[in-house]
Amino acid sequence: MYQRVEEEGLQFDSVCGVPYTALPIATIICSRNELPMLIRRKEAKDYGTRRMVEGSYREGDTCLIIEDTVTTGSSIIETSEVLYKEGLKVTDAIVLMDREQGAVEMLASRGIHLHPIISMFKLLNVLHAAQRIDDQTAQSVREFILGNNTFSPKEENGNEAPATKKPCVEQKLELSYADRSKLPNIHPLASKLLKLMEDKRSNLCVSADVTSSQELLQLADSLGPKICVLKTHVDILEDYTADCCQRLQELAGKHNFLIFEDRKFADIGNTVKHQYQGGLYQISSWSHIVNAHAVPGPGVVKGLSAVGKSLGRGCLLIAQMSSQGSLATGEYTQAVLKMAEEQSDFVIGFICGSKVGTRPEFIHMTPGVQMQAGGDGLGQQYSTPEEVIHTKASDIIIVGRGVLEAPDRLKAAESYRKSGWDAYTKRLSPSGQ
Ligand code: 5BU
Repeated sequence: MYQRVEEEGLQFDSVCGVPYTALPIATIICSRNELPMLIRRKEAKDYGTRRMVEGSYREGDTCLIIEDTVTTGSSIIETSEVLYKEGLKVTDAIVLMDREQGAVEMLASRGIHLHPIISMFKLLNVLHAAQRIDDQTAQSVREFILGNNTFSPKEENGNEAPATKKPCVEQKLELSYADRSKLPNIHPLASKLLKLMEDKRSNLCVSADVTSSQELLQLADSLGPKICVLKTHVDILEDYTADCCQRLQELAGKHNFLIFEDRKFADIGNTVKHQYQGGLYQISSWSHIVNAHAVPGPGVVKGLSAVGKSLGRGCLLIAQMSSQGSLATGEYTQAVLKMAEEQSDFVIGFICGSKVGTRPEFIHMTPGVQMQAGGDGLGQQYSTPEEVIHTKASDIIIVGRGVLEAPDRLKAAESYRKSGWDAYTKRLSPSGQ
């Protein structure tokens, strides 16, 4: 744990372990490295100074917090609040084990950067690979964690947050796109996307399903300022040339959006590698994001990653589809989440109907969006921007015909951008209004 402190170059004046389990850990760290240690009392003595923090400190000092495990982060918050009362600052906390049930986000919202040494999912993978736990146990723990990312006031070590703090700790926390872009374990491409969304105030991806290169480029140039992502189906262009994608990249740079080729790779790793890199379209050379079905198993992501990772590309896994009767539901969706967790160095999020994963590093993109709910007669099912972003807590709306078939595409794109953004700001506001 101390090695991590040094690697991160953390600046602090003293160290405090969260009582009680982390006290011996903090003691050893302080003793070995000759650091000043503070002890936070859980109850004031009924004699003597009645101080809640013991040790030598000055007002304005920064204190590093040490903890063994975190679930929601409420024990660290509780300790930091006692330290604040003494005039101390808390900017960082080191934890041995993050159970991935919301602590990173909860603490980030309070200005505390959590540095976990190991996470529950990594630990599960290690134990599972070493055959120390069976498939069923690993899966049931994963499901429990994914289904329990709430901000309960009770920590795993039994510490209850004080009664007065409960409403605050129980409150479901929403991180902004900007906050998420700064999370320590985020993929650089996801970080870039979240940042540009916040900068452009846009969670709109336009699906440019047109058949002529000129129209595609014209769309990209005119709608560029309104969108965060431009989604393409390059194989429907009737006049494709490499120059078209070169120019598309230039427009992505000019208007600060990402390109997402909706190729839906679904073959064995070796084949998708060729399909992604080579052939007529050479997708990996111009598309920032691609997507893949999980149905072939993890090899499909491995194959794509072998080509795209070094180029800084990212992949969305298709966890759910917008079409009626889709088979991507229930256990399949859960298995997709697991696959994403295991390859989060290349998977940046999901295509889904609603938020499916709990890790704020993952981006959720939802197709099948129009101003009015309904369908297209060929199985497509539409939800509204408000439903998708506010009710279903997805991050990005993907809109094709809602914009393309409008009499004024620019005006339509602006109204989808505004609806999507308003739904997001409503979701972020504490009252959800
Ligand atoms: P629409 O015109 O807004 O219906 O277009 C939706 C686009 O999103 C279209 O390019 C589809 O290929 C794409 N899509 C989808 O509609 N549903 C899905 O589940 C997935 C992609 Br994956």
